[in-house]
Amino acid sequence: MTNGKKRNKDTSKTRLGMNRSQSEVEIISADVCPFAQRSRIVLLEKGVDFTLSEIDLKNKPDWFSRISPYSKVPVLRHGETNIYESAIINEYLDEVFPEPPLIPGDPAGRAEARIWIDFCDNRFTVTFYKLLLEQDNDKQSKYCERMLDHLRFLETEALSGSHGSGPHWRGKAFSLVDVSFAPFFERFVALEHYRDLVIPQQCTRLCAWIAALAERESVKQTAHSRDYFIKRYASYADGTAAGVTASEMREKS
Ligand SMILES: N[C@@H](CCC(=O)N[C@@H](CS)C(=O)NCC(=O)O)C(=O)O
Repeated sequence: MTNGKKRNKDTSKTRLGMNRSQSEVEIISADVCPFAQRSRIVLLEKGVDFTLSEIDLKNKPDWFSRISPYSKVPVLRHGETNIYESAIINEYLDEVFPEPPLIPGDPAGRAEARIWIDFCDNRFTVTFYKLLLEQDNDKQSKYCERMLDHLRFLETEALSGSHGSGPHWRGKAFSLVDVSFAPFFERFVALEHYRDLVIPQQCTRLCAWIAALAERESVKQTAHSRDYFIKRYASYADGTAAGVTASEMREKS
């Protein structure tokens, strides 16, 4: 497999025997980043041969600001095209590498998928970060309640109804909705460890979804241990994290 093979940016080589459009795919990532993990999962699901270039977010290389206006990973480089924002990267990948499709083909299904991706990005992940960053006990309780509401909303709205019996958001089919949530469910161990928040067992469909996502090969290939996340999120939990993401999340309501 060359999928996701790491290389040093300065030692890139032209690889032979590959479909042109595939050989030009590079994902600029950081190992800890859930958003970059999403795009890596999509590339693995699609079987695209790509180069994984990891950067240190505490010491970003000079060239990074030229391709990442928000100073964040992931960035996808595909030939001459640079794309940032994981949800947009993922839809781009789904269009350029259509098999297997990761978003429904009909407009209503696509809209529904985008509603849940938007919920993940603008509500779920924001609460995740705010709860981890918050140092005030009362506000932590408020964000804990908010996260529990999100989990119950997923249980009753996202995972019920027309999609059948799981295990994924769209039944048997794995989709960009699954991709969006998977890295954050994996990182829930940080909320459990630092904020005593556990996924309610009564949310049976949600628990089954989380278990199925953890077993997915593309998720496993990009996964880390519980200890890894506990260490890597310590600076969020003690409020000292000073990166762009931490600062932006503190500002959000
Ligand atoms: N909305 C962005 C979020 C990306 C993001 O926040 N990436 C983080 C790492 S997880 C980052 O690069 N932060 C830069 C920093 O903290 O300095 C996306 O979906 O791609």
